[in-house]
Amino acid sequence: MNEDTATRARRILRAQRIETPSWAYGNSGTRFKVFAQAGIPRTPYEKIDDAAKVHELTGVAPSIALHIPWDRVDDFGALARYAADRGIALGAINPNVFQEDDYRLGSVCNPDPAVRRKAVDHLLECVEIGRATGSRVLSVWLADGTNYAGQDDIRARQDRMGEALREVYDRMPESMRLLLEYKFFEPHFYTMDVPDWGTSFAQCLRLGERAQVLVDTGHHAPGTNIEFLVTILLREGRLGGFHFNSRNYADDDLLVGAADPFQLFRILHEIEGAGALEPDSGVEFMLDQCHNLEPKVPAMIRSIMNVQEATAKALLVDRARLGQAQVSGDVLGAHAVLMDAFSTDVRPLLADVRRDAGLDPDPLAAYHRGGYQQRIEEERAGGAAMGWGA
Ligand code: PSV
Ligand code: MN
Repeated sequence: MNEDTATRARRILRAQRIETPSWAYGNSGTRFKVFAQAGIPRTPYEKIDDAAKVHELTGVAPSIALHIPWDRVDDFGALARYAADRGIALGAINPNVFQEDDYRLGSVCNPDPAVRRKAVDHLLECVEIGRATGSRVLSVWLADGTNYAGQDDIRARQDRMGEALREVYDRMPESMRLLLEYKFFEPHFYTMDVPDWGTSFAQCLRLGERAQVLVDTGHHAPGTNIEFLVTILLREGRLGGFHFNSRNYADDDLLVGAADPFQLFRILHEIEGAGALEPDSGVEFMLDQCHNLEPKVPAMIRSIMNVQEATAKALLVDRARLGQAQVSGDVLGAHAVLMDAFSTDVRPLLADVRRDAGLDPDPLAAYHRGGYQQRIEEERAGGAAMGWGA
């Protein structure tokens, strides 16, 4: 017998996994100002404590992504054990080849072979860190690009990137995937070397099956139909995962689902259509946000709830009715089926799913009641708060 919609929705919602980013627990800001907050982690270990608290309350955030060197420690095996003791795992390893003077003209695309070597060596080091932490994802974002027409040879830069990524890919253990993230502009303004999913896809195709595209929802030009490109990547088996966040203008890194919950629902609807909400689909749900004004841990909880709500709505779409309306050319009827699901208040369903899992039905209220925020504000009073670039 087929699993009915409600049973399936509960199962998938319970099994969903959303990875939180270590850097979102640190201080962050814009290029104008980083506002310091109280209770900010001073070490990668304290970031893990915060991520573990988020998982404890939501039940669906069992891993934390690391950014190297921001989260560099002497012993990554020990860091992984520390995380495991707190009920979470170390997730994607994010190399950083964008914050050193050497990278002014790029990292793996740099015209200088010595800089390219340095960048590749860092990526290889991250592969080894991933081996030590048991991470299965290497998330590569390259800030490479040019500012002026003629500044460098566009094609040669693609060739240099291909060569560098080949070396990295060949070093990865079988269990690891390389997810190549794209971004349409910034920090460069004439060309970015991986500006869009097509470029990432082309590089991934040359590398092999364990190279896939990473879609950061904030990295598109206004008006881009993200669910369309997500569908194409799913169809080709090359959607590695997401960096979820919201944008109003550019790479705003706001709470996922805050600016446009309907877009998030549409994306999740396509993921569900491809069967990729199943736990073993290989599509990674990761958050990549900066909480510049709002407190970090509750912001993360809120973001996870936003993803859960969009997921629940996508799971409630009456696909049989939708299919009938589509094949009979009933444009408004088909659209109405989607809107019915989107308009459903799924908060009671999610509260129920949490209760079934032994969690508080309202994780945010539980956080505010629990006293964790006061405790970290007191305990982390001394020392240097971690932050963007720290
Ligand atoms: C770049 O804007 C990005 O989205 C990449 O994922 C980075 O690793 C991350 O932000 C953190 O700066
Ligand atoms: Mn990102």
